[in-house]
Amino acid sequence: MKIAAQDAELDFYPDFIDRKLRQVLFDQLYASLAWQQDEIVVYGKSVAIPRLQAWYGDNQLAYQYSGLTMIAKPWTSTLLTLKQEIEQHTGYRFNSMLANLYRDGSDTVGWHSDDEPELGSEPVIASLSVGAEREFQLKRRYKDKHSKEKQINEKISINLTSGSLLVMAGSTQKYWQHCIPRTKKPKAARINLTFRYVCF
Ligand SMILES: O=C(O)CCC(=O)C(=O)O
Ligand SMILES: [Mn+2]
Repeated sequence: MKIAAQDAELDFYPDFIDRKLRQVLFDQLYASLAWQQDEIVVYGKSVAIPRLQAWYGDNQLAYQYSGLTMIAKPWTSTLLTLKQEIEQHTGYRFNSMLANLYRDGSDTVGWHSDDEPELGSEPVIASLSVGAEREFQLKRRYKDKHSKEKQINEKISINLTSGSLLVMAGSTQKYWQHCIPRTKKPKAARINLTFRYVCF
């Protein structure tokens, strides 16, 4: 299903993972991925990021993320199977995956675009969710932050339900930012796998 947005290419598949397999997959990923608590440096201070992460990929790819360098762990068989299913379904290729574990509603990812140079000019990100449903927001970036003339204030909200796949492609990262806002609603844990293609 296409989600209409100007200057973005968004495809959403709510039932990508079979209903009966969602909990099994969540439990498996929760128990088996190499979750770590990463820190970033903000104004010279180390700060724990508000979620756990794990990075997997082809032959020890290095990836820079907010000043962190992460070395990819080799694919597990579950991850490799998921990657192949997503590749067949979308027609895109991926060589790495950043996993996020949101332990509860206070875990979050702030506004950002996945526009690091090593992701190329039109990054394709396939984002698979299992576990608790969380809101995913997108908002347009200003074309020129010094200009008073702001872009149309467009915001999109997508409920990333368990078993869903969201694909962001084309100029999405160039013109839009996204986030998973913190919520006070009671939330169980959620795992999100973001498959990517890192170029050298
Ligand atoms: O958890 C999500 O759905 C988004 C994660 C994300 O934006 C990222 O890892 O870059
Ligand atoms: Mn992102």
